[in-house]
Amino acid sequence: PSGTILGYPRIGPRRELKQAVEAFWAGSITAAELEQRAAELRAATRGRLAALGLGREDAAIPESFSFYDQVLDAAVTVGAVPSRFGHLVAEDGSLDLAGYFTLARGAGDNLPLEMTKWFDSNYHYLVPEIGPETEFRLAGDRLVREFEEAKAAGYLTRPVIVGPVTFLLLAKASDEAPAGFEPLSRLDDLLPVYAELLARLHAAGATWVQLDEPALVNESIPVSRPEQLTALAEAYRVLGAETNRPALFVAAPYGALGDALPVLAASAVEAIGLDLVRGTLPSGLDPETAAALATKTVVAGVIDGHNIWRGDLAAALDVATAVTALSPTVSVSSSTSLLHLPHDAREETKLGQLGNWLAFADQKVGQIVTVAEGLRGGRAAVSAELDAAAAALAERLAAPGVRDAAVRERAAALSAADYDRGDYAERVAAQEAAIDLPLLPTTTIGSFPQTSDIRRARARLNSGVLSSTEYEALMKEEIGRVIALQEQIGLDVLVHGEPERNDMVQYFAENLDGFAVTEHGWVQSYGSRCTRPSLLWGDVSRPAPITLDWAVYAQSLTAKPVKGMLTGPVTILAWSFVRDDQPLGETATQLALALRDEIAELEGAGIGIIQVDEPALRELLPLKRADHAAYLDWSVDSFRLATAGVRPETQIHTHLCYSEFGEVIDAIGRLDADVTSVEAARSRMEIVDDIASSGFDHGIGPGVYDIHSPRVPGVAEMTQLLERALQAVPGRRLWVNPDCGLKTRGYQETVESLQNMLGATRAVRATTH
Ligand code: THG
Ligand code: ZN
Repeated sequence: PSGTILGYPRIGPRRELKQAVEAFWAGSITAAELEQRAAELRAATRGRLAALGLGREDAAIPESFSFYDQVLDAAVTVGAVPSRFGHLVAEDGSLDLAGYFTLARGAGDNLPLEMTKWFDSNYHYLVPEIGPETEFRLAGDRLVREFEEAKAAGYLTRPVIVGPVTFLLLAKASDEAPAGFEPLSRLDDLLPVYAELLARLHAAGATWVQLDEPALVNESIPVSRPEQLTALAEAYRVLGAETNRPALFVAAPYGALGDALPVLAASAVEAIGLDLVRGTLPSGLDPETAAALATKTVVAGVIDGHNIWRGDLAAALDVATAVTALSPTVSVSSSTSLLHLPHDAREETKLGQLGNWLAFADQKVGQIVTVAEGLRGGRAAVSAELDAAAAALAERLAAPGVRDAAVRERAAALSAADYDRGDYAERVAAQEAAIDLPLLPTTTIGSFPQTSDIRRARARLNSGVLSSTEYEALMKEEIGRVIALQEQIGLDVLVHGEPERNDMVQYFAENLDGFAVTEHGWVQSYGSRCTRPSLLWGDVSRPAPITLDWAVYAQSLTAKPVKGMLTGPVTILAWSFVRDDQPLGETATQLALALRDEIAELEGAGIGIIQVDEPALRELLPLKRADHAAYLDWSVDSFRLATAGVRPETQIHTHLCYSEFGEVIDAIGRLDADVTSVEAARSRMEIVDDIASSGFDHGIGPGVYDIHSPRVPGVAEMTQLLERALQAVPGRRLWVNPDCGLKTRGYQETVESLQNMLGATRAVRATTH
């Protein structure tokens, strides 16, 4: 028995990949230099993983690098390039690096591939577009070259690729596809390409390949389960029957395989990976499945790839030991790729005692090696490591601040009235009287571009070069500029632009008790973009007002309403590493109470519109349907608890960063926000129909342009989108805004886009009554 991981962070301990990729985009390094830096990073990763105890020569080290995204990699490997990017494809079907990034980032009028959340993680992948016209062929050999690169350096690694079933289940129909087209219908055409890739890897000397099939654990995939299982059986029948191939390891992270396990067990694959953190040990297997499974390697995902806690190592060893009842051949692994974790907790030197409770990617690898040793040599062989982990866990659970009596008493005393704002119609009347707004009010989501000057000022504050007074003065200057700019553009509801916030979650974490923040704990969010999730370790309370002074200052500069801007409890939870010693709902209540106090103070200071962003409401939705209702209850309750203390004339806004509401659409209604802004431009306003048909009858701001790309949308384009929205939503409930915050954009494109947005609004106002 040995240890492995399903994947490792690609960004680099100091975000080396981000820097290299962005330098390439900026034209300051060549493709060859980017390749060189990526190769150095891969080499460092292999060296690190071997030093941490993964085998150099037994395919224990995954080859899981990507320049941008592993789903995009699979798409370009099999030649699935949407026709609008056809001109980028070479004769042999391949794309160069610039072309690859163009699919991810778009160019001119060619929109990039859509981006969406990867299972229940905070990673985002690019959605492949598949139609009857997609010509599958082995168009990329990067995976083979990376294996060869490793081999030349003395490592026999295990190439990782998204499996064919998951690839098609995550894909959407291409623009050319007829209505009702299902990407999965192309499975038979796709499999020969995977077979060819396997043959190439085999010829290069690969002994194992990892095919990730997490779509099988997700109940939200719109293809029927029987069709999914038939496809799974077919895929691994075909690939299994190939003779020139490495051994196949099918990994199913992010949940339990359920009825897909018998299908995989009956196939010819040599290893099956089970997520034993989110899922549980399979039990009650039918005799054929049990017998078949016993002939395979079971890769036991017992170490949590999602959270940063050192946790209960002895319990992980117990689970791994229990897995030996399924098969004599067990490999110890992470439950998911370690992509979701920062590199190394030892880099965090300012966390004190908390540092001892943590395990980032490198520490998780160490834990896996320990559990594997324990499985091989017995518990006694690793008792020192198990005892140290147990001591750290005990220390954490008993540490001051983990349980705060005042916080707990307040939560226990809540009653139904604390969650209820009262009649919506009465609120509308009160708000119309209190806030002077035109038809189709225009606003932005909250943040304005974070210029390098702003970032530099924050860096100088953190390094002590600037005093906090000097820093505050600079931020106030910035707020003044942002307010003046919005008045010039003609926006109706202004924002202060959030220059003082490094991140919409970290900023609150830094100002609330119960949180810690890291120095180097970066995690890839999408492409080159990273976040540094905060560590929520104790009971949450608010020692002092957080946003009040900034909001009041901004409002003092203008007669137009300035929105107070807060991040909601669910989003703060979703984008932090959360404590695992109490239900999330309890932590959400604590956060909601802290925000409720902040909102009361904003209202008291004359801020009449307060936005509480919950972009992550849908992100935290459990993958299993059975868990949805309970999640939606506590998440909606936490928003209501945070916002229900205000007067009827105070207008509560919220913002959700996505357009596929599906299972959460009723919950969005239950939030009872007066105005909700959502993403809509990339899906061409289709969302407004769903909203209208769900019975949602509050204010709605479907984004009229996509802020994820630097492209400036024209007036005509946005006019059309607004007219489209007006077919489903009455004018008096429609707001006009971009899809999301403007933080990652530059000023020039922001100003042009907002000017055009106002142009479109004026055009539509002129024809609407
Ligand atoms: N904050 C946090 N988590 C998030 C988001 C966020 N998760 C989901 C979603 N937003 C992801 N989107 C982004 C968008 C932009 C960036 C990261 C994630 C980004 N990051 C900067 C970068 O990588 O250059 C670093 C930001 C910084 O310097 O603090 O731009 O908004 N917590
Ligand atoms: Zn958003």
